[in-house]
Amino acid sequence: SRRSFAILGASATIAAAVPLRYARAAEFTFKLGTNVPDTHPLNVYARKAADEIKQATDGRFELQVFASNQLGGDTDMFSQLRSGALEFFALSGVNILSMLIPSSAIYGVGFAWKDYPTLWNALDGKLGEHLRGQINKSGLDVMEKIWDNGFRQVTNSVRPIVTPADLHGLKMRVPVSALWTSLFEALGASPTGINFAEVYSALQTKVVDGQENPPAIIAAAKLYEVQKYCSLTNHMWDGWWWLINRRAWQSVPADIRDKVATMVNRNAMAEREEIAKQNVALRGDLAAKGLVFNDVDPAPFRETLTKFGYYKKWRRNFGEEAWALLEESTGKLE
Ligand code: X2X
Repeated sequence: SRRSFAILGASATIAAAVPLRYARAAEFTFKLGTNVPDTHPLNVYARKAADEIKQATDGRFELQVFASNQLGGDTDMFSQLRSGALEFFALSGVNILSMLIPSSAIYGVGFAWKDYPTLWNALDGKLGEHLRGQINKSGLDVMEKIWDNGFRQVTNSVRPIVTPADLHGLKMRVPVSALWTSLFEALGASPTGINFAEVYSALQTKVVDGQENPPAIIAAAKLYEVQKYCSLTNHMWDGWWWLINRRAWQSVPADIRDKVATMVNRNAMAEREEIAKQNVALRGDLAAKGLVFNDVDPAPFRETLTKFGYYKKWRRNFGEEAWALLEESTGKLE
């Protein structure tokens, strides 16, 4: 049939494109699972890392990137990582990781960061070191550099969000995480925890009115097709830790591990730069696709959270040590 003919043709092309020196199978094949579409910079730069690792290890280590929840939703991929069925998993510290390690969510406290330089200083510095230590204690390994997801913006199909009152009664999808639910409850919305794999269809079928994510995700996942308004709340920042199954990692010789880590961390830095560029460029692109943007003054949102006791509650939950590390960078949060 035409179909099998096309498939034969494609595999012949792929075989011809493999350089001879890599023709033998790699000694170590690690899969990375991610929850965002193929075109997102997380996947683009993970693939760049894969190419560089192949070169640097003479094909001994192969990194395979499975984007877009191909291996399952976050909850599934996280169990696979812990069991060893998956070797690498890019996961937000504020997302389901915080069910295993409550303090991993701390950088996601609402309206905490004034800008990127402050944030990178903290996460590439003492706060990040503390968080990676907590991840290590839980039995997982993690790469040094956190990958940028971005400052999060609220989209919905009902009305622009200008003040906290505009969120009242709005059905909001949030990731599966106590910190996220608590933020949107404090602001008067009705949040529901849903894995990213189901977000597009939840918006399309109006199970929820809105969601919140950075511009790079709104674009890559085409959320503008099922949302009308984008309000620049910058209400929290999020990133992905490159998590590692420890048993699998220890089966790799130290010199190869070093090379892999170097390439992964180097590409994390490149990914951060690309996201920064997209943050600027995408407002125009997404507006051209019909998304209606508005700027937001964060002050009344932060006041509402304070009145509601949000900062007090999370300070208690995270504990004095971690909270002090956070406030060292962000300034007083109350
Ligand atoms: O689930 C989300 O919204 C996402 C993709 O941003 C995270 O990984 C937290």
